[in-house]
Amino acid sequence: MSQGKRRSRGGIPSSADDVAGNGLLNRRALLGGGLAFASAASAATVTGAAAEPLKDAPWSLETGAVTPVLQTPSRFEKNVVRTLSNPNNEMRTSHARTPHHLLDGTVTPNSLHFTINHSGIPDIDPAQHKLVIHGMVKQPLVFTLDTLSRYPLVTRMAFLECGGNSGAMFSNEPVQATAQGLHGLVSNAEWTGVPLSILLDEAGVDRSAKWLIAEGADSLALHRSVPVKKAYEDALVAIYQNGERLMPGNGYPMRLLLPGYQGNMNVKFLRRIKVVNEPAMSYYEARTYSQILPGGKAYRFHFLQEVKSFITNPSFGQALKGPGYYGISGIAYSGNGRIAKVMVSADGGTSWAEAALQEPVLPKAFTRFRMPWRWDGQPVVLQSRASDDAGNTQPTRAEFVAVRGQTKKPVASANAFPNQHYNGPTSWGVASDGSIKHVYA
Ligand SMILES: Nc1nc2c(c(=O)[nH]1)N[C@H]1C(S)=C(S)[C@@H](COP(=O)(O)O)O[C@H]1N2
Ligand SMILES: [Mo]
Repeated sequence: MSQGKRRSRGGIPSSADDVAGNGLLNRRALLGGGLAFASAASAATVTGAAAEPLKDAPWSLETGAVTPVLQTPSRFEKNVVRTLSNPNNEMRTSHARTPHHLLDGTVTPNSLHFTINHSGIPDIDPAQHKLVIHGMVKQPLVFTLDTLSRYPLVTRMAFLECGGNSGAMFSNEPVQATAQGLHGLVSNAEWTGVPLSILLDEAGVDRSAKWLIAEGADSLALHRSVPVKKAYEDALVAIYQNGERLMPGNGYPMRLLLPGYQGNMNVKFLRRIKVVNEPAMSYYEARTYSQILPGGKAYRFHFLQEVKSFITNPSFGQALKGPGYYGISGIAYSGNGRIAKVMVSADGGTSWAEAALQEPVLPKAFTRFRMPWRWDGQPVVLQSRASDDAGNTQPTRAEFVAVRGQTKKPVASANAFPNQHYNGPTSWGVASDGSIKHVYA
């Protein structure tokens, strides 16, 4: 770990040791705390030893509201919503993005899980819906939600990311947008469902079969080819999301879950799995999700969502209120497995310090990282860089652009999808007035 150039701290208390440039502190400070660190870190307003007694606010003087059957967040959290690309439900794709800059922890609440629906959200009656497994099998099978629910269920955390997430990061100039705008097409949930392997074994898959074609019950019957190998590794037919039935937008009443694989393959409203020996070359695999390389060639079947991270706090859309202690925090994940390490830089990548990883660190799921930081009020550039336990590390932006390219002209907005599978860094430039911009470093 290199020591970055230190600057004078301008009278800010510094009892914990800096471990990298521009005030990054040792992550161990987060574990023990300790008096010295607590006083350096305090963000509370100091009122002196004899703090005024609290006065009763109006809400402390009367009985509260009726308890509703279904809870919704406080009315003061009205801005914590998804952003919509197609609010009037025109005949095109609808994206709803997760507000990462307003959330913490690792679980995306169901109401805020991102959704992409290419032909709207079907109104499926779970009593009528059927899932068929057929093709190269000994006995074709039909399942209802009821019969599926009687199989052995398993529960796991998994992130789900659209291959087009972070598309605006291909812009040759940084698009000024929040972490929601730039990276809102990834979310993380606890999914419960039936291992697809159990259903395939019951149907008796022909040993020579290499592919499955999974198809949805929405009007475009979205379908994708999935290697049989992946189906046996860790695929689920998911029927619960964070403990409750799937949200309509997330595939109610059942969906394919392929942990770590491109979002589009996670077919929602799942109604058919056909076992075959050749891929379907469907619209989404042959056209949309074949990433074009600078030389004009394309990746074919690039399914994996690779190791990635971004800082959510502080980030664009927020402003720092003067020098002092801040907790830097963000999200890291890898379609390959567990996050092994996240490094954070406050000087645009010159020096790095290792962030604390919030336990439990689960495979193919969000890991929350945290880094204590003392800001001296000077301009800084914050960024994170994650590594997974398969030995992969996020490329630098220069490394990424060398292989995958970038646009010749700046893209107009965070809704742009010039290309797929960006997994380079995101850099936030903090100005001395505390304002935050998206920068390339
Ligand atoms: N049947 C069906 N499945 C679908 C889609 C769809 O429009 N219809 N959208 C796909 C896309 S592009 C993505 S990125 C993921 C998003 O899953 P989510 O909406 O649950 O977040 O679902 C995929 N599965
Ligand atoms: Mo997607």
